[in-house]
Amino acid sequence: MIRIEKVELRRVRLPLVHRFQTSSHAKRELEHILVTLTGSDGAVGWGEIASPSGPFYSAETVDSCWAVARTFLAPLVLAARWEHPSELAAAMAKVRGNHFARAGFDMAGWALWSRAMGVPLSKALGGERAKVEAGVSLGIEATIDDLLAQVEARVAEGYRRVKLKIAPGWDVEPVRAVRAAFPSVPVHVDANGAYALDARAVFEELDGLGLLMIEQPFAPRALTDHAALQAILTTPICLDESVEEVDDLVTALRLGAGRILNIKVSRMGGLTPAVRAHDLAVAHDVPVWCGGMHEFGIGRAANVALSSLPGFTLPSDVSGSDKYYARDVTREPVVCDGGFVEVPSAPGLGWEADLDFLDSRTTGRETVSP
Ligand code: OSB
Ligand code: MG
Repeated sequence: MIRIEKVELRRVRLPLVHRFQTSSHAKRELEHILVTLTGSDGAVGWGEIASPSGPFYSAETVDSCWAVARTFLAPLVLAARWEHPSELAAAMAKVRGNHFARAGFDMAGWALWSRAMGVPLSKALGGERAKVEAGVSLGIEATIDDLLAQVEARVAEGYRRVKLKIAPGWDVEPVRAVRAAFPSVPVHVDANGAYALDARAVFEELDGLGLLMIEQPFAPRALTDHAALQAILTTPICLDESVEEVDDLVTALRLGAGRILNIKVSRMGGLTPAVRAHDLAVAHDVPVWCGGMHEFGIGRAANVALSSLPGFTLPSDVSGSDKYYARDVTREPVVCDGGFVEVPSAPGLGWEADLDFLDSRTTGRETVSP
């Protein structure tokens, strides 16, 4: 029986090596919250709350996560008695929504548990791969030439798929330019819900460009619009923001709202629901891949472990730490080599927090005890 006797929360800031712009925001620096759980036997597990600072991807923010973590989640986790991380997740499920915040605790529970059991996190989750295929996500650039330079650099580094952010005014033209310059590179696009159904002409044009998938064209709740678009496109639609709960996936499958699922640990509320979404998708022959939220090394390690599950048959957004950060919060960075990230075989998360560096980047901390 595991009992957590200390929850530590710290806000950590890291500068981005390259500005990242989506349809709704642009970023130069990120602040995430790291969660450390200490068990009554001294076992420790780390997790990451990778919420963006503003409520533009989901409704959460770093400040909302901080408030929910210290006021609601930490007390629930301190009161829980559990044998398996899924029971810790069940104890937190009382909190509605707030998935990024919950994910940090769920991840820490899995990290602690797998290390205590002496198994790598990937194995604990049911993973089978020794290395995972890495794709890269490219933001909106100032010019098409800047975008082509980004694609060229990432393809040279070995990334096996390139995802391009699109938005009204930055869609068919840049995508066509990338397809023309790099005809053999698998490309997919991600709209982060920036369009409405009246933009179907844009998607009909994109449909002719041989893309791997079109991710989240419409708003999160617009599942029937996604189904209507999927019915007229050959290119698979991939859902991201639309699937926060496993039940959303059930609805999406019934409606035919997409043919591919991006599973994000943060968006789903942790590794526990992420594995459930994977199992359901596999049962319906829906291929999945692991999406990212610019995670620091801790969250990145969880993404690598998750991506080792058998249903993750498409390249995941598990780039090396160096795509985003000059120095990461783990002692060793996550490395992408020849388009793959190795799955660690050491017990637990497989990467250790760099405490001295973390201290130098910490902007706030709080300890919650029973
Ligand atoms: O839709 O995948 C997204 C970053 C912020 C908000 C939304 C998204 C993203 C990414 C990040 O694409 C990809 C990564 O972490 O490598
Ligand atoms: Mg996305």
